[in-house]
Amino acid sequence: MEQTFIMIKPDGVQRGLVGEIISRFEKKGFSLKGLKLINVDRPFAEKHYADLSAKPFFNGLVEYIISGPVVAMVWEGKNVVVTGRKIIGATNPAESAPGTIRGDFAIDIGRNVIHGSDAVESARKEIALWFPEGIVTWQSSAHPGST
Ligand code: 3AN
Repeated sequence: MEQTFIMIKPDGVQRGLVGEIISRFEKKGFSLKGLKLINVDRPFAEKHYADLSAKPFFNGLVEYIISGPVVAMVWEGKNVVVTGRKIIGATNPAESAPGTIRGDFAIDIGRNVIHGSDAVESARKEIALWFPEGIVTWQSSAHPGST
């Protein structure tokens, strides 16, 4: 079953959006497979965003991610990578549709509340980076994504 990595960024945590965001993924029908509230350090944030290291906003992005605790999650279900990105909305909140998380809760691309893996392969890498300890297994009967 497909999995994706979702992170609620420090602004989302500080603004009290954790419950709302988890609720949207749960109500859609996806299964929560991993969840933790953590502070990440600079080397870890730089590793997570390594693909963006040449971008002019890279340093600001890293500063933002290490500015407070983040909620790291693994969600599972059919097409969860692409559908998760739809639930999240476009990167720039000025372009994200109402009804999406960024469309409803963000106005600034540099404070856009949430991260979601952009492909199955990047999800695999990000889950390995953020959850080296592994994630839980569900009994299939208790697993909404399994039917
Ligand atoms: P997404 O998070 O939608 O996959 P990416 O991977 O292009 O988008 O960008 C990663 C993060 O970098 C974004 N979530 C956003 O916080 C930040 N970012 C992207 N573009 C800009 C920009 N032009 N200015 C400031 N921050 C940006």
